[in-house]
Amino acid sequence: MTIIVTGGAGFIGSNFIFHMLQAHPDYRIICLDKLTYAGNLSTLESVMDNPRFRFVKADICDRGAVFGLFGEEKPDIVVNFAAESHVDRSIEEPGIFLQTNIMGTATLMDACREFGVKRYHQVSTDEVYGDLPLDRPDLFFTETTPLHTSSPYSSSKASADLLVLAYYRTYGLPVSISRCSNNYGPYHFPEKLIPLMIINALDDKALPVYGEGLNVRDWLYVEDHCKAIDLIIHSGRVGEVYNVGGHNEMKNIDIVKIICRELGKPESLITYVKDRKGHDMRYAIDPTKIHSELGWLPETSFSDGIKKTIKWYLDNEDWWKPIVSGEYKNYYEKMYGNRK
Ligand code: NAD
Ligand code: TDX
Repeated sequence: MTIIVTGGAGFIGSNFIFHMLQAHPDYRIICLDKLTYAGNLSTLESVMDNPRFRFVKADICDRGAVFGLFGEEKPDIVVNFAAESHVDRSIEEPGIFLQTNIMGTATLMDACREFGVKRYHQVSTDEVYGDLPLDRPDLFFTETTPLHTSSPYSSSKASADLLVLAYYRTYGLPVSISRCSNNYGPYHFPEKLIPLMIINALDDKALPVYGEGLNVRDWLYVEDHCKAIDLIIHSGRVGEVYNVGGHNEMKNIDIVKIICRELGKPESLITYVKDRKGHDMRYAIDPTKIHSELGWLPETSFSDGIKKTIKWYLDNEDWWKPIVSGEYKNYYEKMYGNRK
């Protein structure tokens, strides 16, 4: 079995590659990644010499490169993680989100059609459903919740989902889609809430909480997401969407306080800053379908997962120090420098 994993030098894609190489000792994994600011080859260092692994630097929008690789490798399965993934960046600069997240998805699916790929899996997000009100804790996103996006990022992901389902209906391409809630864990890029707060706290820097910090996210340890995708590509029904989430809703402010406590840092580091434009209030996944059809359940509780994650950042300064001392510094200054 040969699997092409796009975006595998990023956070979730790299964790998926590690999981697959270990869980399936006879599979070959080819990672196709453009190595944008979010992709790091150092993340894949431990598998670079594995004879069952190959890395190819390419853009999923580059038809020639994509078709060339598919022709060479004749993959059985393609799992698409490649995306521009940060909501704040999409608010500043939507164009690249449309290009990679929509056109890149179309290019990959065209190659799948051309080379008879047996399964194309699209890694989507719960953000395609928009948000839920804080005063209705009884409401959850199911697979039939209407798409109702808020940001350029989530709109580009929803557009891609529609295209994936169109390729299924129109061309019979064997597709599946997973819509997961917020992930956390090792190799999470420092621009995102949890790693940003861990790294700032370690440095005794201000912890910038948007608005009042009351927004709720449904957190899932990254390994549980990877296991869900492994199940879907092997046993999930073609043409179907599966929501992935672990009923682990937390307010942002509570997460930041937990990080302070775990690191022995004072809550006085917390600084409330100007809210994100169009900020989604609450995400909450109903994972009944993937549980009842595929038997998936999350295995890592938030209290264990956050401890493991903090320990990983403490033990792996060599991974994140070069990131936060490079181009990221300019990004941080632009986004947080004058944010009142
Ligand atoms: P990430 O930003 O950490 O990684 C994205 C990877 O894609 C990087 O390695 C980058 O170099 C690569 N990439 C970007 N543009 C590319 C292009 N044009 N061609 C080839 N490679 C390209 O993202 P992540 O957090 O690992 O998210 C992975 C996927 O999962 C995304 O599709 C995202 O929408 C989805 N998702 C993420 C979360 C989350 O909490 N992080 C939750 C649900 C869904
Ligand atoms: O500095 C910050 N301060 C803050 O209060 C940052 C970076 C974030 N936040 C808030 C905004 C959100 O309410 O924390 C929450 C989480 O923010 P992000 O880490 O940016 O994640 P989110 O916007 O929820 O999107 C994530 O989950 C769904 C991923 O980045 C997406 O790729 C995924 O689809």
